[in-house]
Amino acid sequence: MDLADIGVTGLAVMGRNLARNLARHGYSVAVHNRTASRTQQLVEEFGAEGTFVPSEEMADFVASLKRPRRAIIMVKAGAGTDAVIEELAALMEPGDMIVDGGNAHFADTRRREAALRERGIHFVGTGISGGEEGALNGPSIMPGGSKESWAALGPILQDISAKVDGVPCATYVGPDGAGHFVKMVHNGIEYSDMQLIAESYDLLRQALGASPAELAEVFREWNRGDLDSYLIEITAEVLDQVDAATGKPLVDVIVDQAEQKGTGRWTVQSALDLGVPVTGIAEAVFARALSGHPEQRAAVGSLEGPELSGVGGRELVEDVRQALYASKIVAYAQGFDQIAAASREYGWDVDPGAMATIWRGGCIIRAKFLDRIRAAYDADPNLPTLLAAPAFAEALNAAQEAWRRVVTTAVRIGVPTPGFSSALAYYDGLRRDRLPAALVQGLRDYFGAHTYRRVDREGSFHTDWSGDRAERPA
Ligand code: NBP
Repeated sequence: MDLADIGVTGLAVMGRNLARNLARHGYSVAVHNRTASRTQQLVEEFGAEGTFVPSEEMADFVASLKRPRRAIIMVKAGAGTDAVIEELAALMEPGDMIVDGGNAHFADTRRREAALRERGIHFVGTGISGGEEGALNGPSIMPGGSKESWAALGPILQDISAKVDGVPCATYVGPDGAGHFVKMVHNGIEYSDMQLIAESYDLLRQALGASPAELAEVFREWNRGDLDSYLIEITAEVLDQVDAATGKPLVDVIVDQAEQKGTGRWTVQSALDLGVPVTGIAEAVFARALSGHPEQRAAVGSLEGPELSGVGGRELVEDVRQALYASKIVAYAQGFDQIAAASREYGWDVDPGAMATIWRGGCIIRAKFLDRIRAAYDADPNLPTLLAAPAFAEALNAAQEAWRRVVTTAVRIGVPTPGFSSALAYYDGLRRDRLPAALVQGLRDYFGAHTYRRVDREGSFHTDWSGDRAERPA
């Protein structure tokens, strides 16, 4: 029997499409699923697309792979992943590679990688973005793990990934959990992008009394400029959709409670640990949480607000476009800060420009904008913040007055825009010569003798607040 180049176990929508993508690129693909009917179904429906080597048992699946073996796991993240890893590892040899393409938490990936390294097996935690469509036609792929595993897997992953200007949207991210970490932040940024788009839609609809179809046209127009991106494109599609059953805009019959699978929450939890203010992502996660409390929303019917509509003219459309672009720059700057902080913390040496490059295609946040981020890091790989890159600083300066008008209008008419507002607060916070953190330090010293540093002398100091109020070196 001819041995397969690579294997996929876990053949639900993602695994099946990834296996088909590999087969369509000329690789022979070993396929396996816990429930064998999925494997049979894949071969029956799509066997003509390439060479599949199906197995019902894991032992046969592993035996059907060329050495060193390369097996991709595409199962539901969590305990199932551990079970499948253990089953595979027991059948593998040193030098073999297990790729986890599921949405694992990066800490799990670090743990799994360390345990398998002890056994000589390469564990490659790999972020894959693009949903089922991307898995089939070219996703963005973010692999972590050892450099040796990248040498063996890289050419295949680059082959099946999306391409932008001929450049593959797959590159080595860094050791152990780096790939899954970067995928997690990608998802966090996706939350933030969607929140900012939703706020733009809501504010324009409420302030102008515009219909979803009219707003679809606005987003279509925006998609021809700086905001050109997949999410803006599909926003127009969703806003244009009419519900066949009622004849109403579909967006008006969808329950307004946003759900989440958890990667946004993970991003914020990790950011809290790393001390990185990812306010844009946090506001997006919390906005979804707020929407998910209908009992509280129903209970506050007596709370008053201002008159909602008819307060803006067409100039508000351009102001919102600028506020959206400025807030997006902030959200991405924060996400890239988080990747840099984790890279320092875990010794990953992640190249931020390379991450912007592989997010340009295949993934949900794909956008022209990422070319500008890559150019910013090309010009200065040690950029302290994207806000300092000349092209972004110029864009923010050009947008900041419109941004303030948008936040002011939103506050005036009572439309919540936590994404726009917190991004603007972050922008103003970074800009300040002196922050009120000085007063916070004074208060901490007063009640807890936590000490403070002075602007004019080295060292730490404490004022004897309850005694003579003299300052002494701490
Ligand atoms: P699901 O996340 O729905 O998982 C279903 C697959 O997991 C089936 O093959 C199922 O086998 C298998 N599985 C489970 Br559940 N528990 C198992 C266990 N204990 N042992 C062995 N197999 C087990 O599939 P998906 O939506 O295709 O996603 C696969 C992975 O890719 C997930 O980690 C997901 O987070 C990630 N991902 C998904 C997307 C997306 O857009 N859907 C995008 C990017 C990444 P069975 O057939 O026997 O039940």
